[in-house]
Amino acid sequence: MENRIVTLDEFIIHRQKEHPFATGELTGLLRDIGVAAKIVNREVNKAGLLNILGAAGKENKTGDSVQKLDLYANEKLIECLRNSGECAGIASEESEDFIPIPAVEGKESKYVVVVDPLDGSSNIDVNVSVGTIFGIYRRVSDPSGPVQLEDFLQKGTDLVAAGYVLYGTSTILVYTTGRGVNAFTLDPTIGEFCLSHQNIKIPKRGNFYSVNQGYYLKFDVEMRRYIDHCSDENYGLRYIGSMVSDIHRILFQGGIFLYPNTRKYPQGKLRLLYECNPLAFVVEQTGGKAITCNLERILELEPRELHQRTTIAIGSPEMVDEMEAFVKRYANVPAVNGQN
Ligand code: AHM
Ligand code: MG
Repeated sequence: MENRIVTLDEFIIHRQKEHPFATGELTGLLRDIGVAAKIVNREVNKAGLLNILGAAGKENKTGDSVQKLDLYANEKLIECLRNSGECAGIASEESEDFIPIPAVEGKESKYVVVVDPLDGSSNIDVNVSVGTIFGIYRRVSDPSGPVQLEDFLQKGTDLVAAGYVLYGTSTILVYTTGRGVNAFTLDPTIGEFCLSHQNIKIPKRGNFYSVNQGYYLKFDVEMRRYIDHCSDENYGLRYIGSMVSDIHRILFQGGIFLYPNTRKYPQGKLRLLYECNPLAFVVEQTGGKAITCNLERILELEPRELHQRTTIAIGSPEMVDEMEAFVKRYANVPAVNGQN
């Protein structure tokens, strides 16, 4: 595209024209997500001014405490997608079950959306970055009826599009439809997401690792050995407590993000559908890798339930390979005197 400001809407439409058989539905859906992101952004920005801060006093399906803004973001996303007619159903980290959306004016949609409306919500009341993560699948059930669970329990390799919005020092929307990754920064003066980073490529390695080091003693021996290695190599430790923010930094500066299994979360903490798959799709599209701590490719995991958790190691390809080598080397080393 020529050297001038390109808005998210223009970019999406331009891309659609490259597909002669496209119906415009996916285009519409991506634009709806852009609109929802602007609404959530407005609320995140004024969160300190309004009495919207603090926990709403409920727990979500997976037992984490829910902040008010989570509920707001969830509502707004559902509302935007419900009214547009481009989406047949939504599964959200904040809702126990998936939400079928009836056809609008007889228009049947062939897409469903998975979303983590506000990732890293414990950061909200201290003014630290949070994000929205989304994934889009083509539904597999009969489009003339309501969506089914099977429409959401698809592997990450079946994602049609995925991305995230980071509400940080500036607000940025990053997405892929499987043909590279582009980023759009919100220009608040015109209220538009403008193309700011084209065809992002992750550095092959970086100088940072990202893990909740506080859980070090709860990790398996191979993860502890790998973390020791990161420290030996003088990698800097960066951990924001919002996966979107950590991944965003890694996309541009290189590095690795880890959330291994702990005693509290034997399967890992992060959700396959709402967090790991969409971010793995984005990271792989930039040339990175995403695997579990058992060395399976995240995008090939078979989802069995909506709120399934997984372990994850994601980021620069050479660093994920290095972590893999540590797992292979230390995973089956027997404990010596009860220690390892
Ligand atoms: P959330 O979606 O409930 O906010 O939780 C997800 C977040 C990730 O963004 C972050 O990396 C991780 O949970 C932090 O967990 P912990 O505090 O256990 O390190
Ligand atoms: Mg989350």
